[in-house]
Amino acid sequence: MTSDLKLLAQEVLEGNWQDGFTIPCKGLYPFQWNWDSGFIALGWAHLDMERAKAEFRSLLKGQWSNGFLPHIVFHNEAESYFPGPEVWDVGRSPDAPQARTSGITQPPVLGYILELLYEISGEPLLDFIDEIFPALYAWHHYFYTRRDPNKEGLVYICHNWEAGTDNTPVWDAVWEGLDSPEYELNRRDTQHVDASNRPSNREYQHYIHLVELFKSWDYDDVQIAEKSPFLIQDPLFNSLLIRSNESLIHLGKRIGKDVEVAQLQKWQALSKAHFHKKLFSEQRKAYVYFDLRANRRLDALSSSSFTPLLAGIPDAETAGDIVKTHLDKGRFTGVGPSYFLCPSFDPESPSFDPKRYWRGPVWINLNWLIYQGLNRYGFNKVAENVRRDTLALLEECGFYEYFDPRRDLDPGHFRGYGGNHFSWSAALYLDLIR
Ligand code: 2M8
Repeated sequence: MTSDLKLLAQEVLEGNWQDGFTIPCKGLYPFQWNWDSGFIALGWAHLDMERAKAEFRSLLKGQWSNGFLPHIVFHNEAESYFPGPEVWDVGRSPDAPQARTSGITQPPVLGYILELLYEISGEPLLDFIDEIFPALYAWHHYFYTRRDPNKEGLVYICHNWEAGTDNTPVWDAVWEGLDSPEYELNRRDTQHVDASNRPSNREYQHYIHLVELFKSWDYDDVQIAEKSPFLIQDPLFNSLLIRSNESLIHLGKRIGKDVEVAQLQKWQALSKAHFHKKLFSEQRKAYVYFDLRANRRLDALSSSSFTPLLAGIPDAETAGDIVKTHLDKGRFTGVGPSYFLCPSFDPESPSFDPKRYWRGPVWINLNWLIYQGLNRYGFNKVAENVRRDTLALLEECGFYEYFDPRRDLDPGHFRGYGGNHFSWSAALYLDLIR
């Protein structure tokens, strides 16, 4: 079984490989995406390191002059995705590059992945690290200097697409207060996959409204920080930033980047001083979100709530409480109904929906991040449960985009949803079985 599936995983990556980068999924996502490329590069690293390097190099062609790294680079032409480059119109920003890109970013996983490539490849990768390091450092510099208005080491995201967890119910409270125009939408996603498993049209109108606002401000970060109705400190995004800082510090020391390492260490200390205090909910026993615009906590639980383990944020006792409450025969494994780890949203919430995108289904990339975080703290048994559930879903369904977490499904009900032959599901499978 494993060897058949391994072959299939390789075929998925080969099939989605373009000239120098890998698309997440044919039709549905026909360009290069930022954090997808990180996970995909790790998959390639197990097959062909040159492709892993190409993945990074291609993405960096979209970097802006201020260090910002966009969430999509439109290297190629494709009509099958909305919103395309003409909607983003990033040429309005003086910082935009030659390449066509979107105007928002995504969770900064690349620094962490670069360190994992180094673990796989060793010394021969140092030249490549030397080549890539300045760009990744510039991206982190951008976050700490432009997106941390309170100087607390916790950067904001200004669009739900920046979170990666696009339509998590966490944002419902933000959308409630937003009177977005009822734009005519030219959605393509719903032509590729079942619309009932995707975000609603009303949600898309909010997404586009934010893009229109950023355009009207020429993507100026100062105006975005002052006026964007969506301004959130997200636990997943900040955990990846901190984990990637850690990697850049390790790698920077290897290649003699003393000045950059010293600066990264300062940012790291600042982030670590505030993260737990600001985002840990004693009542929930997990990390939650902070809405900077409305100056309130968004006290909802999602799979992102457990990712601070990856960044070494909680102390050992708190980490134990988190795991016991949620992941080890806890809330997210189900009490009564039973779930595959890890539902993307709180299964006990009325907003939980096991089929709809980021409102409940299991996602392979979040599982992989949680698995790494659990191992970091020595929760090897629970980590193994996450790995086992992840492999079980992939073996049962193949490389879908997301999966129904309910263990007891009606007979004949297929649990793989969204795009099939999905790149990061295949790439991370290759990492989990090695
Ligand atoms: C999904 O997001 C895109 C927008 O970025 C979309 O729905 O059109 C998310 O799952 C995101 O995390 C992912 O990077 C992207 C491509 O796989 O798809």
